[in-house]
Amino acid sequence: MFTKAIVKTPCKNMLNGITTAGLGKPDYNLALKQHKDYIHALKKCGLKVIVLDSDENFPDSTFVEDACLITPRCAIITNPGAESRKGETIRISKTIKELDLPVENIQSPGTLDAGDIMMVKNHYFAGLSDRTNYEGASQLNRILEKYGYTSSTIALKNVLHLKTGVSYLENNNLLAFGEFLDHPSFSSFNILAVDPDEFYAANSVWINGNVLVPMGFFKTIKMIKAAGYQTIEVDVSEFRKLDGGLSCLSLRF
Ligand code: CIR
Repeated sequence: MFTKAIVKTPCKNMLNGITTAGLGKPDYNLALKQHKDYIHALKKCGLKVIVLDSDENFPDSTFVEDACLITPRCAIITNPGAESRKGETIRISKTIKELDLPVENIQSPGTLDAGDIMMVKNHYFAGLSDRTNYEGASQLNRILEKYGYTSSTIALKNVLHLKTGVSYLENNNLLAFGEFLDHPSFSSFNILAVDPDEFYAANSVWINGNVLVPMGFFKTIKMIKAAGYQTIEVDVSEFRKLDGGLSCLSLRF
């Protein structure tokens, strides 16, 4: 069960965020509205939402998931792989220190975006990507072991972050597409295969029995419902334009 979430209001400068999507510039006002709706969806799942102010110095800072990993036993401030995102950790650290959890840090030369980390009970899968390097994943492994957790790495091929392509929906159900469909690391899961033309919906989020799914991906929604979940559709089109998915917009704990 999750009880809380941290989100960060998008800044106007999000228009200059990092992107490979080729979908054009986001509409800032629409992004603000979508962010409010996203917060509403988190609340509907029973979460108390901590909303951080926007910060024009960091165009991608609304994607709070990358700057920190919160586990039930500790919080880990990351060292984001993109140069323009490294400073995002300063603001998030302040909020994390107010939580009742020990705080750890990933340090250079280790880099890690927590969008690359997927929690499955007491095990953490870490994607090795352009953002998360082997040193970062090794530091993470040492930290997690201290708290009684395990971790393993997965080399990514075609996705920005691990959770761009795979989402754990609890009850052994794994939503996945592309390179993860027959990945040996996931052979023991019940795979819910996302249709290639709905690949963006592979980044969906389980929260207390509900699954938040991006709006408009009908086949994926039908499949998730058939697996026994309630779904909540959230329109995040403006964040998609910056390669961001549903999970990136919050830290849930
Ligand atoms: C970036 O490239 O860093 C941002 N434009 C998008 C980050 C998305 N975060 C995530 O998938 N966890």
